Amino acid sequence: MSIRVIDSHTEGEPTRVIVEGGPDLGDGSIASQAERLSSEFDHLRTAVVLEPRGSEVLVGAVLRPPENSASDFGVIFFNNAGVLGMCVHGTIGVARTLQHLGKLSSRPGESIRLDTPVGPVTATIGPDGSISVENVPSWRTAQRVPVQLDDRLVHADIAWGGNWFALIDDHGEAIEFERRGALTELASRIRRAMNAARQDGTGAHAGPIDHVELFGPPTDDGHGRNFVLCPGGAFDRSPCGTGTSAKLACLAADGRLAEGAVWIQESIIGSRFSGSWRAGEEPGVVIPTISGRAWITGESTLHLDPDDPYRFGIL
Ligand code: PYC
Repeated sequence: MSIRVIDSHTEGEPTRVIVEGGPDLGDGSIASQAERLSSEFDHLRTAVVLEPRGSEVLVGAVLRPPENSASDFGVIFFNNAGVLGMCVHGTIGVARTLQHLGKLSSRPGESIRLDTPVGPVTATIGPDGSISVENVPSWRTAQRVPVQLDDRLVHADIAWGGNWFALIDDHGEAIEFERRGALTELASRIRRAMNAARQDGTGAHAGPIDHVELFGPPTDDGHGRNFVLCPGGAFDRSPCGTGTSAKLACLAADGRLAEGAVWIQESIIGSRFSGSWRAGEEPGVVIPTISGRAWITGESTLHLDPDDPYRFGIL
């Protein structure tokens, strides 16, 4: 069995798009196809993103026919832990891949609409070649939730930006690449504590927190730097577009960023997304737009040899 893929990176974070030989997920909504990917084709998810072909950092994407008549494609993102609701860096990577395949023009203003399991998003080519994603509606559900750890008390906002985020400012750590090990450990402890509180009924949030976002001051002329722990334990090399969307929802709710004003979010490696928001239909809900750049890094055919004990990845 072979699967043809195109690899790219968006501000440092990789995306692998399946362009041939992907799973037959049938018809139905993109959300139901995402469930089918998990329940019936998980071995293909792991084959594509796990070692020895992939790594814990890689986000995979499978293109599907659109669910809505106004859309061009459907897309389902996945990583080492499972299927993702949305992925902004991945959407920028998919748009860059479609340009590479000649399915999306590079003319500024050209756009493409993609159905995801959590709603439609639109990617638009910018005048400088960057790609902007108008993301799904985003909002904050809880503010300054106390999270007691062994060695410190932190406070988390909880917000949806296409995935669920806990956003923390008062963690007391420097957001520096050299400290990525300590940041991973701290963010993992915060996520464990929040999800344990949820299970014993004392949590501030009904569903699992999948990503943890630690903030610090920018090093450049941006507005903030983040460290984002993803569901499978890797940290996002990009500034995390769904996380930046969650941040914009919090800034808007706090009256700290006006509608249309630009927020520059730096990642732990120093790469950047710029983001802004417009008001959504419900009070407190924003529609974020996140912009960044992506580059093609490879095109290959993955071979799944029936004799290879690790053809479905190292689990
Ligand atoms: O950019 O939304 C994002 C993202 C989610 C996980 C990794 N990147």
